Amino acid sequence: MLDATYYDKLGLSSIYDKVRSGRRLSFDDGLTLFACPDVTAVGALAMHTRVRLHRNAVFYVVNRQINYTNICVNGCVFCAFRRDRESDPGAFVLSREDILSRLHAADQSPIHLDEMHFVGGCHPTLPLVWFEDVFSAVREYNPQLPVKAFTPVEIAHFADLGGMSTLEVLRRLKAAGLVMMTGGGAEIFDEAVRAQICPHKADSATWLRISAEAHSLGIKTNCTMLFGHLETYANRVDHLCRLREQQDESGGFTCFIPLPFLTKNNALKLPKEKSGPQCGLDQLRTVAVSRLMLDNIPHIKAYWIMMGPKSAQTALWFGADDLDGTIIEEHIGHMAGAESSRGMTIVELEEMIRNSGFRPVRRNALFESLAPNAAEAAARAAVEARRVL
Ligand code: V47
Repeated sequence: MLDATYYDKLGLSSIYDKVRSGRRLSFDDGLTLFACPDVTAVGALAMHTRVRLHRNAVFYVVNRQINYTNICVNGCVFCAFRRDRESDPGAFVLSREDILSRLHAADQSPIHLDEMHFVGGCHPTLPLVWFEDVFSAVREYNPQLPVKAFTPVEIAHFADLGGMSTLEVLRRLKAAGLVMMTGGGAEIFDEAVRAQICPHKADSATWLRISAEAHSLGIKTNCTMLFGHLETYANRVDHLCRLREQQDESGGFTCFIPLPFLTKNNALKLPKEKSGPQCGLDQLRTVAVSRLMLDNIPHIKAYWIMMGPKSAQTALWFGADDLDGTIIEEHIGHMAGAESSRGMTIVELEEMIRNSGFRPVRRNALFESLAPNAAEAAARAAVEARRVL
């Protein structure tokens, strides 16, 4: 499938050799891949790596997102979801009962959740103990249901609010049932760009340090990169290299999610060349370069909510092996102009994967594959747990 002569003509023969023999790509290789005129050649290299790692599997998860609040102290310029204070139009905070009734409704439908994904703003006063209480209630209701929540940014925020260390916050959340952290808040690590798009958020070194702390406690985490705004290709490659170095040290990143910037309803003004139809190809190239650079992170997610289902399907041929999940409710992308639906059924996700030429594999929050029988057993256990309560 990969023609050496063609890669030679493109000036990619050394990258071609490294990819074929599973050797690490350099920072400069990353830049070369971004500059290559043939995006399909870059995609084919990423496909080679993706097939070596996962053959023809594409993973998905039966999950529900809960956005518990959009009130946030960070004031990130790019964010359409955030509200600065409770009195702002559209600001919301869910109560404990709101959260539990959403969980009950999702879990009593035939889909049977394998992941509860909490994501929201850094609320100025909601303390850690409020979330501990919610997680305990979730666990009481369904002890089998993995809770995935928070990014290093929220962990830093809880530490500031409560006057404790970030390690202490992580220990307490683990005890309350947190099994996995989400990958958000990484945005772009370059300090100069970060100062323009999210100056008040935890800085890059803090984001990486807290990820490492989570890994040291056995909490797996994901990682993201927000791209397509003010950053350069060098900033993207630098971001990927910093994640790769961190992963060499702490080893707990499970999945990388490249998040294409959605431009509606926010204050960030983009230069003209950053908008327009070419952005679709840029998304696919970024997925491919991520797969090739991040040789120590097992999974690459094409998040269908932000990419849209069509680009996400195509991204499966450019190195991605995961689509995330059923979602059910989503606000961050949709408030910024995402045109995808807010949720998908299992049948739709599996059809999307099969129609793209791949084999669907249902997984849980920790990326453990659920064989069809195990998925059924998980559903039965959840029903049984409810009967006991
Ligand atoms: O941190 C905010 C991004 C993230 C916009 O870990 C935007 O499995 C695009 O991290 N355009 C939150 N992106 C979502 C997130 C996530 C989603 C799904 C799965 C996982 C996972 C993580 O969304 C934020 C920020 O980077 N974001 N605004 C926007 N306008």
